[in-house]
Amino acid sequence: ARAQIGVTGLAVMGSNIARNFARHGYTVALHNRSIGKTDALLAEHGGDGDFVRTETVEEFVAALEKPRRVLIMVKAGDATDAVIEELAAAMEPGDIIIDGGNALYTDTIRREAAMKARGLNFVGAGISGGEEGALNGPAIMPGGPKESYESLGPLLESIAAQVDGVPCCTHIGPDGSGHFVKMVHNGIEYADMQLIGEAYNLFRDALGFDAKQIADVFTQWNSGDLESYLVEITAEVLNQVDAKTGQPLVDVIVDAAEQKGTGRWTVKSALDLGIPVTGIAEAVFARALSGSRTQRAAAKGLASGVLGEKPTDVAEFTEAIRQALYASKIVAYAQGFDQIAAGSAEYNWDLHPGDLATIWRGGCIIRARFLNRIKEAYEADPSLPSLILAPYFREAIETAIDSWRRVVVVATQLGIPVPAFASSLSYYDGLRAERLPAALTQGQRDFFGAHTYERIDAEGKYHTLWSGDRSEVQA
Ligand code: NBP
Repeated sequence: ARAQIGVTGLAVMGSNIARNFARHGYTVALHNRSIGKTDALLAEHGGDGDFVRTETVEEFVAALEKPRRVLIMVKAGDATDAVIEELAAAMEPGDIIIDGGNALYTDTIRREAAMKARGLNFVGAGISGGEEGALNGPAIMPGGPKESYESLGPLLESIAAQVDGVPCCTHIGPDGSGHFVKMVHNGIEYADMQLIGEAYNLFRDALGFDAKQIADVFTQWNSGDLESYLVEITAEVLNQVDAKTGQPLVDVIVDAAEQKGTGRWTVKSALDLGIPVTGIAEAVFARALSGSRTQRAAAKGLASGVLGEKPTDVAEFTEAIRQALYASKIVAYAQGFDQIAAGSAEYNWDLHPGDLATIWRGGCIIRARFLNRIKEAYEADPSLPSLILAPYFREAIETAIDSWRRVVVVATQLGIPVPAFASSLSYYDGLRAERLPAALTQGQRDFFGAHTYERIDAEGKYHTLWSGDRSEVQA
């Protein structure tokens, strides 16, 4: 037994991570359900480092030094359970099983408990960065028992992306916490992409820019506060010309967005936790609306009721869109971090938001200059009630607020959908409101369901005898 790490599941993600380990000097045992992928990896990239080819699970496990460390990179769901079961049967107490797939965190909680009962360490690790990240340095979010991180951490940290000499990998917390934060990361990614999409839509439909002009704006934005992987690739996608038609590629792609489910998971979890992640939810629903092709085709002739003219102050409006994007992005991240705090409290995970901002600075899809500001905000005050209240973000929104409102107003007047810009602004207005209409909601609830209400001027719960003499009683 000489391999320090084993990887099972050698599709695109698994094979790239195995190569990443090998390139960092580790001996890597390889396993895949069907031997074809193992042999293809060895044939094409065997030169990347020291690999051990294995065919059966028994051979695979026997190839590993103790405590054994096995990274599972198979399809999430039943396949993961099947592989865990096979491995667990062949492994010994103290060994470590890492699930690097996109597991639902509640599955990870269940699996960790089952493995613990058998003396095995189970680590649910969120891995972000796609194929390219897997090979050259992903962001890694490992949960599970703290002890297992002592043996596993150095390996994961060495293959992770590095920013300013800091690895984009840290122990997140117990059981499902790694997959939970990876899920919220993906939710934030949805919101970020939707906001960029709304900015693009405004350039196209309010300012009449073509794809190339919009690409130039995003390229320019990528050298400022908005610098990020998603803004960078937005410019690349917009610059791509379709070989077949000579048109910008974006103009020949069908405008129906698909999704694999992590955004939906984030919103479902947020609903259970009672956290308003409106930016993420709007992004998930906007994809769903785009995909409602039959309804959209039938709705094409509906009245637009456009009011007002398109903006003529192109430079100012461009800057206003940038401000609206930045402010809405702050809201989306603030909401995502609220969900993380709520998950942490619900499951007793003791998560550190500043650590997450630190490891998301590189490797992952939402990597951005902005995350340095989030890291600093949590360093200055680890118990910030909302990211929006950190001095830096508070000021950024103060600077952006007029532009943000103008963009939402202009979009609304022109009939251009901006669900995430508008709902982020409404969230902000709701958060800072002196008084919300929820008092009326409480009155209605008390009326039809005797659900009671609190008073602003006295302790306790009260009920009005709505169907009696309408006097108030203490509940
Ligand atoms: P896939 O998600 O396409 O899974 C393919 C792998 O699963 C193959 O190795 C396949 O073996 C194996 N597998 C299946 Br399917 N059923 C199995 C079973 N019952 N028993 C054993 N092995 C089984 O691969 P991927 O796109 O590389 O993703 C791997 C994991 O990483 C997934 O959980 C994914 O969600 C996650 N992830 C992906 C990305 C990304 O950008 N693609 C990013 C981050 C995380 P076979 O070769 O024998 O069919």
